[in-house]
Parts: sequence; structure tokens; C-alpha cells
Amino acid sequence: MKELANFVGQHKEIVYLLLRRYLALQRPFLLRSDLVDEFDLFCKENDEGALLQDSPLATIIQAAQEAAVDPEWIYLSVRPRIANWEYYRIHTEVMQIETVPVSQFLEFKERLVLGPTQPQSWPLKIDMGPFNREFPRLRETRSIGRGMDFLNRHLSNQLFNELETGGQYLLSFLSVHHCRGQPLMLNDRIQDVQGLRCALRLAMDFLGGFQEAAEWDAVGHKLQEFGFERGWGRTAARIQDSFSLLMDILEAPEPGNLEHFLARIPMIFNIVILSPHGYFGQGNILGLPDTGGQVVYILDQVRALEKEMHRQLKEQGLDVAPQILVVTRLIPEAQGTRCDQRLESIVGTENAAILRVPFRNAGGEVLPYWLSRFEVWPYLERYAMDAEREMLAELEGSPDLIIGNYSDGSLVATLLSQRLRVTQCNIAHALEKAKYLYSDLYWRENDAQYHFACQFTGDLIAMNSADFIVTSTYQEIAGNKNSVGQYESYSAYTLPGLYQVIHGIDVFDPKFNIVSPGADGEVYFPYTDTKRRLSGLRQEIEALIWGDERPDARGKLQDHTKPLLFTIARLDRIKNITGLVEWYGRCERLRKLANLVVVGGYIDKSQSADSEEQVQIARMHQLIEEYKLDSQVRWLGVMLQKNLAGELYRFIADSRGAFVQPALFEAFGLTVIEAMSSGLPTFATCYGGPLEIIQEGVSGFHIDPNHGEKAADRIADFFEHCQTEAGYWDKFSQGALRRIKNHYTWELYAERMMTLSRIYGFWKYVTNLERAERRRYLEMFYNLQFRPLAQQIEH
Ligand code: UDP
Ligand code: LCN
Repeated sequence: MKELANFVGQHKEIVYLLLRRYLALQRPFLLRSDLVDEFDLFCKENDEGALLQDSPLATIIQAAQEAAVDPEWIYLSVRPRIANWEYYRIHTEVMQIETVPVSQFLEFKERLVLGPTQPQSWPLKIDMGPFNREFPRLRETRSIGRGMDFLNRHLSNQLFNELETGGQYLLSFLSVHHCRGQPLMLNDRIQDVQGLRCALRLAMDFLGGFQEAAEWDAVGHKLQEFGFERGWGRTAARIQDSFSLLMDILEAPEPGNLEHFLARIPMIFNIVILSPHGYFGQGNILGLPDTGGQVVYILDQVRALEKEMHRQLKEQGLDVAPQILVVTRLIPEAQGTRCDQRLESIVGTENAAILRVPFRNAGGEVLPYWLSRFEVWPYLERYAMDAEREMLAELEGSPDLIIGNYSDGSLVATLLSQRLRVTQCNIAHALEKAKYLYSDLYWRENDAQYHFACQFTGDLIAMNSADFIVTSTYQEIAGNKNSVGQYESYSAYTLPGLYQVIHGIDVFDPKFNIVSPGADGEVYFPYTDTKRRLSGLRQEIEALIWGDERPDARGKLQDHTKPLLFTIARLDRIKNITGLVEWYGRCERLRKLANLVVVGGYIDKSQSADSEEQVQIARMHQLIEEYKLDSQVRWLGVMLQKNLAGELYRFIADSRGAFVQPALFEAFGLTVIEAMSSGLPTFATCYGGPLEIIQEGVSGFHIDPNHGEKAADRIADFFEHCQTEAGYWDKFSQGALRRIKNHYTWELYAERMMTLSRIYGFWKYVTNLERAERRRYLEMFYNLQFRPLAQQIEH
């Protein structure tokens, strides 16, 4: 800071000119790109530019995320490292620079938005910081998202002390498990840790006399006499292994053995997964408003979790069928879908189902029609109560884990977990705050359409209530060097005129864990796996791609020898499909090298109920005409059934084609995973999840959607290279497959998820992770802030 102040003091004139340049933009808020671009231009045009470029001021500008500007002061929020923030202000006349606390920065922004006539003398300040003071927190940015490892390391010490002083918590934790009325793990013959040690020794000796494969029926009777119940393992070998893990822990708890041991304890039999908004179902729903990757993710997740729970319970010697319920909204006006049915079994599972509970209004009447995810807030509290009753009846008891999806599901999960005292996990999929520019600052202006104030309030409550949060990528939590993470964007912000968040969420909190999803291996598998290929669909696919124009397709591809460049997405603005068509249209080279196949939206605008989509459809037609693309682009306005989509990816791979995901921002990007799982070389946006999924130049390529020309050139280079270098295409196809196999599969996901559930459940039980002070504060926030905001939305 001193160095910076000195520099500014000594070079007042040049700094003054730079600040004038920012002022001349006449905008109250400048983004990182504005600040950097103007700075670079200024340095180029100015004689003293070189001096400035190497200065401490340049370092600050390069790391700045935002500037708030009025004629007198410029305030800067600076992020020198991932998730580390500093705030500065500089006087535009006196050239004095100083650091300021975050609240001052936020107040300044409020003044710019509200204007000087509406001073907020005593704004409500939300500060979660003090509640976390005593709590362990990660230090290194590289550890963000590995909360469980950290927590285990940190709390093993605490467990050690606990064992020294009697070990009652551990003991009562092991005695608490039941499954449908049957006691598990320990019975009341074991009363203290000393007794447990003794029983373990006896049991180990006893088991030594049996075949490794001996089962509970042979050894259980005696083990029960020692104080043990079912749940330690199916075979004598497994039981012995579990016993010896526990003996090691009793001797000296250490994170590795603790994780292994806890991962075995049968404590999760029933899971409730909440996804209230939108149409949630299995047939005919993809493509309806708000039903995208989240639905795909949850259905695949359920199948994977059930399989893993089965496997683990069996291994632990229990013959019980786990139960998973996806709780969503029942929509009486279901538009030909099954969303008006109360219960629907999930295909590919033994015992999982979708349970639908309707929204009711204040008068208790069922809401018959669909509501966008931005409108659901006033219904959630009543929904939580109704859903609780229904799910308890369905499960015949409480769930062992509640997973909330997206903002609405996580808020309902919060209400239910607190009432039922069940471990809560949140999965965001996408946080709107990062998607919409200035959605916090100008919340009032957008309130009629989006109700962001309500959503962000709910988000903050749910994030702080969750026992653990699962994200698909690191970026989702803490972004990267240049861009802010989705969760990180909740660390400090203001909703002018409503409240100010000083410490909202801390991304160094050990509750964050990265567990990436995969793609359904039954549907998305390598194009080379010829035995599993659905050859019966080939004709249908050929007609889709090469066929004549028809009401649901535009364009007729002329040259069938060229490889196919493919994309599939809902036609949201942010998916930027029209951007891709424009880049393609403008790049002669690419047009010569490959045909473009687009799946998404409708050809006929009147079929879409979504205004954003209608605009995109009109733009698609306009671009196809403007660039005369009808013989090089095939646009399919169809919702592909899953198997057909899977085979289509492979068909594209047969043509030695490639996949493009050109979104302006993509939280994760399941289509990227699907394409790579099929062995397609993939080009995907550098904004969001795909940056992490793909390793540049190894398992695919990143493209910058803001530099379309360059992106199109990059793709053209690739196809050219494929023509000249044998094996070039295969290199990227194999790179993609390898990446998916090692990092993005549902098997890996399910195993990790089950371990997390047990470990956070354990720590919640044996420590005071469930901190009452924080809960009360959040309850107050919910009652005094969330409720009135939600009530204002009532229809
Ligand atoms: N999808 C589909 N047909 C379409 C568009 C999308 O089946 O016309 C599927 C796609 O295969 C993927 C999901 O919908 O499984 C979209 O998920 P993604 O994470 O890519 O984006 P989201 O829609 O969630 O933003
Ligand atoms: C929502 C999104 O926007 C996508 O980026 C994700 O892939 C999807 O949910 C599944 O998590």
C-alpha cells in the first residue's frame, strides 16, 4: 500500500489523466474489462505509459474487479488472488489513495444507485463473519473445495481429545444407528470406550477362528453377546477389517483411517432430493421452461446413488433396499406430461420415485399452472410443510439426508433439515447472481421480472444453513485468477435500499466440496463401442441430418463428405447458439471445412412460450438468410429423445466432426461431458465449468465467446490440421475419453457423495457444527427479510 501511495503521490499528473479517462466514460460502474482495456489504451497513447505499465498502480488495475465512480472519488474492489479482496478509493483531484473497509465500498455503491437524495443512514448489515470466528477455515486457495479432507484433518485432533476424556460422543454415535427398527453397530452391552476396546479385542480373537467368507448368521450371535450388531460387514473378513479400523482410531484418530471407517457406517438409507420448480419428470419434459441440465443431473444422480447405496449396504451385511425420493411440484395443468401425477417410479432404479406435491396459495388452494423459477418464492414455506408430511408418509420415517437443488430446493431443504434435524446438502447447478450483470445493484429495476432480492436472500440463508455444499467445479466456488466464483460473488454485496452483506459466505469454509457429475454411461459411450451402438437409429439420424427441409428442420446440407460441427442446447441467450451461427457464417474457411448441425429451440417461433427463446429463433433465421447458410447449416428444432441424442453424438464422431459449446457463461455444461464421453473433440467456452473440464490442447479446446472470429479460426485450424496430420483427430478424441473416465463419471460421484454424507453427518453429531447462534440469526433474517419479500410476489 505504501508503495502504491508513494507512486500515486509522485506521479500525480499521469494518474490524474488516467482517472479523467475513466471519468470520461460517464458510467457509475466500470467492469474489470473496462478498467483494463482503458488502462492499456491510455498507456499506449501516453508518453509516460511505460512508466505506468510497470507501476504498483498497474498491479491494482490488473487485479481490480469493479470500479464505482463519481466525479470526486473512484472506489475499486481488487482481487489480488483468488477469493482475496481489498478495497481502495482514490480522490480524483487530490490523487490520494487509501484502503477502505468493505462496508464503505458498498455504501458508496449504494449512493451511486440510490442517488444523493435517498441517503441510507443506517442500512441493515448482514455479517456472518462473527459466527465463523471459532470455526476452522481453510487457508490456501488451492484447498478450496476440498472441505472434507480439511475437516477430517482438523477434527481428528478434537476426537483424540474427546477419546482421552471418555469418548462418549463417538460411542453414542456408534450406538445411535438403526435401520427400520433394527439396531446397528453397537448395543447396550457396551457402555464406555474401555468396554468397546475390550469387546473389540475379544471379537477379533473370536473371528480369527472363522473362514473369511463366514457371514453374520454364523458369527452374529456371539458378536451380539460382545455388544456388536449388524452393520460391520457381510463377511468375517470385512467385519474384522472394520473392527481393526476402529481399533486404530481408538488408539490414535487420523484423517485417513477415520474417513475409511466412517465411509463404511450404514447410516444413509433414505435420501430426499428437492427440486421444487419447473417441470420435473422423465418423459416429454426436457425443453420445457426451466428444465435443462438440472433434471438430467438429478435423474442420473438418483440412479448412481441408489446403485452405490445398494452396493455399500450389501458389503456391510445389510439386506435393505435404500429409498430415494425426488420431491418436486405437482402441476395440474401438465401440458401432456406426467407432472400432474403424485408418484412416478424412476426408470432404471429399484426403489426411487418422484413425489409431486402441489404449490398452494395463501388461501390453501392448489396452484394449477406452471410458474417460472423466478416466481416460486411465496409458495415455498407452505410447500415445505406439505412436502414434509407427504415424504414422511412415503418413507415411513425421516430421511437420513436432504439434498436441495438450485436456490428454491436449497431453501426448502433448509426448512426441512432444521425441522427434522437431518444433514443438509445443497447443489446450486447455477446461481443466477453471477449470470445477470448488476442483478444485485439494480435489483429494484428488475424486480418485476426476476425477484432477485428474494432469491439472493434465500440463497444466503440456504448456503449458510447447509452442512455441506457440493459443486461441480472449483470455478463454481471461487472462479479463477481473472473471474469471480459463483459462490464467491455472495461474499460481499449490496441490494441498495434493502440490506448490505459484509460477510455473506466464505469460500474458505470447509463445507464446500467439489464432486463433479458425469454423463449416463448407458446413453453416452464412445463411438468406437460398435457392439453397443444403436444401429437401428441410423436411418432416422441420417434423415435428421441429411434429409430435406421440413417443419422442424431448416437447411439442407449439400456436401455430405465434410465433417459435422455439432452443438445442442436450449435456445437461451446465454447459450449463444446464434453467436456460433454468426461466427460460422463469417468464416469462409470453416464453412468450407465443415457443415454445422444445431439442435435446439423451434423452427417456428410461435411454438415457443418463452420470450427470450423467441428472440433467439428469429435471430437464427435472420443469420441463416444473411449469410446464406441453408446449404451448410442444418438446424433441428426438435427435442431429441435421450437415446437418439446419444447416438447422434456418435454419428457426428463417425464423420470425424467436433462439438462446440459456445455459451457466454456455462455453470458446468453437461453437453460438454456428453460429447467428450462419445469421443468427440470438443471446443467449449472459457467462461465457467468447461474451462476446468477441458485441459486446453489435451482433452479439447477453449474458445472465448467474446472473440468469435478467433474461435471460428481455431475450429477451422483444427479441421485443417486433421486433413494434414493422420491421427490428429484421434488424439483429441482419446484425450476427451481419458479425461471423462478419470474425472467425470457417476460412479466416482456416487462414491464420493456417500462418503461426504456420512462424514458431515458424523461431525455434525460429535461436534457442535450445528451452531445455534448462527441458526437463530438466519431464522431472524428469514422471518424479517425473506418472508416480506416473498409475500410481495404473491399472485
Ligand atoms: N438437451 C437435450 N436436448 C436439447 C437440449 C438439451 O436433450 O435439445 C439436454 C442435453 O443433452 C443435456 C441437458 O439437456 O443433458 C442440458 O444440460 P447442460 O448442463 O448442458 O445445460 P443447462 O440446460 O442445464 O443449462
Ligand atoms: C445448470 C446449468 O446451467 C448447467 O451448466 C449444469 O451443467 C446443469 O445445471 C447441471 O448441473
